[in-house]
Amino acid sequence: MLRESDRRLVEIVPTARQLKHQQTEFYGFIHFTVNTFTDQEWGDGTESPEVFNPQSLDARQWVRTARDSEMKGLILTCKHHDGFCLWPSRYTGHTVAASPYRNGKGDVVKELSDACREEGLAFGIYLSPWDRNCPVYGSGKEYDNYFVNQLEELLTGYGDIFAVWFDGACGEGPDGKRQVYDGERYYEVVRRLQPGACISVCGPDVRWCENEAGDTRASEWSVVPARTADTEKIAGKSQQADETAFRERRIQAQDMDLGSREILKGEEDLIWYPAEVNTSIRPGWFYHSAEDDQVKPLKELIYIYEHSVGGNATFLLNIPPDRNGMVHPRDVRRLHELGEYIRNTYDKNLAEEAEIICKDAMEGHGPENLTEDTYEACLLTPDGVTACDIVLEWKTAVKIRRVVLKENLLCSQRIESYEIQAWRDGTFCTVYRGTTVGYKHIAAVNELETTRLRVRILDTRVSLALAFLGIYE
Ligand code: FUL
Repeated sequence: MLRESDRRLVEIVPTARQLKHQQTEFYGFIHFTVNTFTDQEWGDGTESPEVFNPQSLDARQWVRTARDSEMKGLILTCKHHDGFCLWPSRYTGHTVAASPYRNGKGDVVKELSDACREEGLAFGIYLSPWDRNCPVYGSGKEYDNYFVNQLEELLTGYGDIFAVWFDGACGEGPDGKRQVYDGERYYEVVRRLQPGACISVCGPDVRWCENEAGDTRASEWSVVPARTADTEKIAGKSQQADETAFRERRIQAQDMDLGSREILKGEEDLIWYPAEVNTSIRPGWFYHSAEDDQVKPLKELIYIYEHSVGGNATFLLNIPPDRNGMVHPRDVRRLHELGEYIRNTYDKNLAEEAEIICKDAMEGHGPENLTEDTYEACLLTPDGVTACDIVLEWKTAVKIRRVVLKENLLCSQRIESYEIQAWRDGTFCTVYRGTTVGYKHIAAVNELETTRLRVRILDTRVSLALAFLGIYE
């Protein structure tokens, strides 16, 4: 049934940079600074640069480890809250240049951005707006000038940047310094110097998933009210104090639904604002030897991967290098296992061997397009056909564990609900009930064996624009 009110919802689509970012799917965070050497999570800005001395830093090892896990990019904490710069900034003495690292001649931002480029990974920067070392933090314009100068150094000196991550965290408390960030000015600088980069978290392009534990929403919408991107509110929900409890907190119940028809009703201003799920492979964001035996189990990482990348979000997984400047062997092993799982599971699409039927498809946009993973060839239904069946038939029974659906985001996000059914004893039995799809949904079904599968689209906004269907053992 066509709902007229859905028409304005499907007008909202991603920008080219948002789409590219979403297609990056899975990428890593590198938390590394003086904290690595002082065993802290939040430095207070009084740390001596002398402590920063990784003896065998090898950015290529970080990149190879990331690539082996199937990550497609890395974001580096160029400056965390402690204010120490991993590049020799001209605007402060509190940098690698004052450290013993490579006798003060080092530049970690350069080493990592070069390594990423050489190995084919995207490179992104994290620059903490909250700076506990900078004497003019809290001064208003003067601090903004300092921040923008550093931003310009990073955006002009290190090649293409795919993401600029502005953290909302601030632990100043009610009696601390108060700096009102000139966000619009920062965004203008990013747009001008790196028009392809997405501005994440406290920014207009990529939405923080509102927790650091790897929790995901069952129904993740990318079309949300414009007020969702209010940076003051995002900052308010971000970390306000250095505490483990915050890192373990999950998404709050009242924040679970951001984009259902019910929520969007009466909202005048809508935006495309896709989610990013960020968490660390260990309890902390920075490396602590005491956490060597707390590397997340493979099962948990797979779960988060399949519910983020496979839940209409991107996945940003932190892999903190140790004091030597290397990703620890335990993390390396776990990341290799994760990469192997992803490669093995999503290697062979069984839909390619099936006959696929959909009676409601528009001419020239039939189900044969579904095995081509591109937006040029899709399954489309006419406006008003908001429910349809896609049936797959195999000559001999196949084993199935995962079903992957992808919408054509150039037509917005449309699917509201669907079911997957398997042919069993002469009838179709429901094996999975799904809601949103968006960029990609990975449906984890209990392992089954069948000759027929039916994907029933039960409700979609205006019509169906399905780009891909994958069936995996
Ligand atoms: C938080 C920060 O306070 C943490 O230290 C970490 O950088 C995380 C990614 O974001 O807001």
